[in-house]
Amino acid sequence: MMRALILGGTADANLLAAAMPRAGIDAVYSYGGRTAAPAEQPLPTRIGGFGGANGLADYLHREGITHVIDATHPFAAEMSRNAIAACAQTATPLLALERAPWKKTSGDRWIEVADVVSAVAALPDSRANVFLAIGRQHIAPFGSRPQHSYTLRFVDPPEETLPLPGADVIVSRGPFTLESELALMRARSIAWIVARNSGGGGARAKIDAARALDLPVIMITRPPLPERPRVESVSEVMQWLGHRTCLGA
Ligand code: 3Y8
Ligand code: NAP
Repeated sequence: MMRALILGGTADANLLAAAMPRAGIDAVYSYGGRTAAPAEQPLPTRIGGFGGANGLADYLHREGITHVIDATHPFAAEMSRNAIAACAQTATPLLALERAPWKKTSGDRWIEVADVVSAVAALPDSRANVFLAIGRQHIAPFGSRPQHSYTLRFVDPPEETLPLPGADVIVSRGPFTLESELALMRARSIAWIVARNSGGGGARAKIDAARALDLPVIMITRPPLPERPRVESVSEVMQWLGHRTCLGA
């Protein structure tokens, strides 16, 4: 009897979750517990870590999971690595649902960097209005460049004082629109944007807005992951699970 585990937390995972009841597939949705009020899913949902790769392997065994779909964010590298290890350990079929990275197109002024520390180093020396659209977990390194005026965007309000005195926090969970991103950047005279190459549609509006305003984007490229089977669409996942879905699902 098929029972699927969706490692979620992204727009693509939400689309996949919606397809499961329609296909009559028994599935569980899993959040890491990063946000205060994650989106509701039409599936039984668990929240929080498994306790490393071994904890996930135990979970797969205990819960009779027959298929794992890793639909986490491309920067959720530890979760993805644990899924590869746990599925190998338990011989559980694993498939990643992962959107392609954004590609630089003409008019994009990208400075591509490998990590947050390199992103900090890529900022100009002279004071500038900088939009950090990379969430809350990787803000501290920007403290070494206090001369800038930072606008941050979090999913939830910050609990403790920020490692960036004077930074302005926008609380919004996305997905975002081109109009709202243009308005934000104009209202705050943003001169630099720092982003992660998340891919997908949920966060690409800021990249399109930067191009429209001819602003430089410091683009953090994705962390490398070990090889694993990977698709970019829900219908390919459903086919992998042996279910034909209506076209375009
Ligand atoms: C908890 C689930 C939907 C899904 C929304 C997508 C779209 C918005 C792009 C910006 C960039 C950022 C951040 C972002 C994106 C979607 C999608 C996507 C980036 C939620 C969610 C969870 C998280 C975790 C959160 C991180 C943070 C990252 C904000 C839910 C809303 C910046 C990543 O406060 C924290 O600790 C937040 C942590 C990991 C990165 C970070 O380091 O701070 N996502 N995001 C998931 C869990 O607990 O398992 O709350 O409902 C999901 C979404 N995040 O349509 O509803 O691409 O899927 N999320 C980045 O790209 O850099 C926002 O602001 O422009
Ligand atoms: P991460 O650094 O790769 O994972 C750290 C630990 O968090 C994992 O080892 C695991 O703990 C737990 N975890 C992560 N995702 C989980 C999930 N879906 N279900 C159960 N446990 C999970 O992960 P992250 O970057 O913090 O991302 C956390 C969540 O936010 C994921 O669902 C991801 O899809 C979503 N998200 C992340 C980003 C981003 O920029 N990183 C953007 C959008 C959405 P144990 O080791 O204890 O099992």
